Amino acid sequence: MRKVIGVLLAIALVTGVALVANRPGPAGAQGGGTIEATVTYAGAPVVEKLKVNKDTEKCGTEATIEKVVVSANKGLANAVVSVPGAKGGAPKAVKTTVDQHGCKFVPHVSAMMPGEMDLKNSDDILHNIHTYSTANPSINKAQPKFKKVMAEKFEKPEMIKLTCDVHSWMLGWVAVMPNPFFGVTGADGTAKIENVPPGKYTVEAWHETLGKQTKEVEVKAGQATKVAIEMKK
Ligand SMILES: [Cu+2]
Repeated sequence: MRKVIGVLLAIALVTGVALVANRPGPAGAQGGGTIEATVTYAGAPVVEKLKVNKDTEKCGTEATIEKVVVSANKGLANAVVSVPGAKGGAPKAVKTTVDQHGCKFVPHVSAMMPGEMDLKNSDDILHNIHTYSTANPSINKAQPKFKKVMAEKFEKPEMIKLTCDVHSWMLGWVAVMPNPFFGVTGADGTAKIENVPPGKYTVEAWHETLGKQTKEVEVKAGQATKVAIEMKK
C-alpha cells in the first residue's frame, strides 16, 4: 500500500512540475522580444461626410466616416498589425469592448482573440448591430436603449465588419486573431506587440480599405525590433 502511495505521489509531482513548466510565464520571463511597428501611407486621408436626419440629438446632423486616417507624418491609424506565425503566449486579460457612441463604433477598429466581446450602447437610442463575416455566423440584433451591454461571441479568426441597420453610416471592424500577438495602430501609425517568442516571422498589416502588406522580421530575446510597413493604394 505504501509503495502504491509512493508511486502516486511521484506521478503527482512529475505532473505538477510539467504543468508549471508549460504555463506561459510573466512578461519577458521567457525572453520574448517586442515588435515596434510603424505603418505609413503616402496617400491622402479619405473622409466621407453624410447629412443625418435621424436621432440627431445623439448622432449630430452630419456623420463623418473616416475611411483612411493619416497623420502629418504619414502614420496610418486603424491598421491591424499581427504576427500570424507566432506560437504560444497568454490571451489578453482585458475583454475587448466596442461602444456605440455618438452613432459611431468606438474604437473604429478593435482586435481580439477568439471568444467573447462586449458591445456597449451608451447612446440611449436604438441601435441594430449587423455583422458581415464568412467564418463566423452573422449577427443581426436590435440593441434597444435599455440594453447597455450585449456579449457576443466570435470563435473563428477573421476580419468582421460591423454595421448598424438603424444608422446606415455606422461602420466598424473587429479583427479576430489566432494568437495574442497583435496591435491596432493609433493616430501616429504605431503599434507595439510585446512578449513575442524569439524567431523569424512575417509581420502583417491589414487596413480596411488599403488591404494587406507584410514584412519579414527577426525578434530577439529582450530586444525591441522596429518594423516599418508602407501601405499602397
Ligand atoms: Cu446605430
